[in-house]
Amino acid sequence: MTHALLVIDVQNDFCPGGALAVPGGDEIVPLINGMMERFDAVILTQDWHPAGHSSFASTHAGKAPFEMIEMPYGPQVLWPDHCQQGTEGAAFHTDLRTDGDLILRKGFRSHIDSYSGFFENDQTTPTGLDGYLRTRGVEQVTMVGLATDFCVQFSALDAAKLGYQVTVDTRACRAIDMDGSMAAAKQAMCDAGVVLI
Ligand code: VGL
Ligand code: ZN
Repeated sequence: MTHALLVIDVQNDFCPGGALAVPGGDEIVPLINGMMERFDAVILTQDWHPAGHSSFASTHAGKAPFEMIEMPYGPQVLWPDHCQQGTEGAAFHTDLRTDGDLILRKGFRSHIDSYSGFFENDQTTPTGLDGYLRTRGVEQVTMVGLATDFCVQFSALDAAKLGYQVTVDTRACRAIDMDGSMAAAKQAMCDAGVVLI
């Protein structure tokens, strides 16, 4: 069975010192590098926002990071400006191996966020990743990266929905964990049949 490793958003802005730092985000880099050769395919995702992206608190007058707003597609957390296209913050962690098969960028549309590597946050606009994996014969995916309770979780739930066998290797993930989001993510992934290790 063709088994892909999906490396989610291991970028400077999600590592200590970055704009939306995930605690311990850099600790997973050596682990992920070591995992890469065990898979038939390696795909990296890259959060890739234009300036003034609608997920940035700074885009909305009177809003602060980590507040919620209502978007046409549902509730959206507002974030500090992060992973702006072409910036150092959007670059992969310098020690991360980036010699994988595909780098998939997401979140590049101004008016919609994209946590998942498969669908944007309206849960209908596809990124094309499903087509890529299917045409390569991938049936099983293992996910690692940042952040467990946002982009990793959304990617894992979509992959399960699309019929892949999904594993999240939590040893090589780190979470933002705001307002119990990590516990909720764990529950949702288990309920969807995602294997957590
Ligand atoms: C992410 C918040 C905003 C993530 C991306 O990679 O988990 N979280 N953009
Ligand atoms: Zn983002």
